[in-house]
Amino acid sequence: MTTTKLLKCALLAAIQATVLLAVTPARAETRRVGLVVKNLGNGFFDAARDGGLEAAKELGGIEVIYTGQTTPTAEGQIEIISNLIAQKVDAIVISANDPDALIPICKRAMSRGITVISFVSVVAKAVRVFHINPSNPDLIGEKQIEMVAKTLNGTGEIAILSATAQATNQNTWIKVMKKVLEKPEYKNLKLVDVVYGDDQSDKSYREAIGLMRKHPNLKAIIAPTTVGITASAKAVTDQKMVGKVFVTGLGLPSEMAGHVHSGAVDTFAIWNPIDLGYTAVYAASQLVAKKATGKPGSTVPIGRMGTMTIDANAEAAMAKPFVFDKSNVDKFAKMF
Ligand code: RAM
Repeated sequence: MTTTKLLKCALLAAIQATVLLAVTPARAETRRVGLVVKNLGNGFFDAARDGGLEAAKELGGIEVIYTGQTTPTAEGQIEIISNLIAQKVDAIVISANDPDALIPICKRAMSRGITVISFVSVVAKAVRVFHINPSNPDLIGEKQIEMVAKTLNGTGEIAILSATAQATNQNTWIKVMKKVLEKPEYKNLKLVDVVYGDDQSDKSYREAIGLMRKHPNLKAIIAPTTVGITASAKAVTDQKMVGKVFVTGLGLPSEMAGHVHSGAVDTFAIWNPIDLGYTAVYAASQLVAKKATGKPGSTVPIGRMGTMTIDANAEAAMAKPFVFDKSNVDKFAKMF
């Protein structure tokens, strides 16, 4: 081979390495798992990817294709899944931007023998083997009301700044939050608005400012999204509203630590996204290797996380959401 050819090969290999996060050298028996996230550039999913790569490394013979678009839309995911089908991947692990719009494309994937599971944000039951909830949806919803009630001593106007209007995970949590607010102990908390920042920093930031302008008596913003909570805390800080409007919800300690110390955020919660990505890729690999069926009532081995039991609705839940505040945020900020 000439030097130019060698250089070309090296360059091509480098380009491919940025697209495919190959954990093991491509061999005939390597199984490929497409990890399709709501959107790229989202710290939560980047952490989940790291967990997925860890599982692949541990199992060996698994290649993770981490993919998504910058904006979280169902259309983008349809295109991505279509590409993965063309690449003949063995499994698709998806965090869906819409439960129903993805039915036909996931059906097509399944008809080609591709194993489909969802994590965090569900796809319709008919087109997945199972769904992995990061935690029990009721616990996630309840926790966010508990946190805001504690910070506000149970009184004041609150608003929710969510991700996209179609996001199944956020919509489920919002439904729970509204139900929990009906409890007598929360009678002095008044939900005045629900807005959508689409998991885009700039739109979330603008929506947070809009909330403060529209509701001068607003006391707290609950953002059940890592993108929304960071943007809201920044908006509160920039508008010099720290101490007047509190932000809570679901965030990453690494992104929230500064806001906790500034006082814009009193408490927030999340589960470990690394463990979640690890579990999702591990579980999908077990299905592909036929070491688990994933049927309701069965268990799936998930490596260092133990085993996961699939319930009658083809879902499984991981740990309780964990609460962070000034006392522990710095320790976890080093991890995710
Ligand atoms: C965002 C996404 C994701 C959600 C987390 C909490 O990154 O919307 O789906 O689970 O926040």
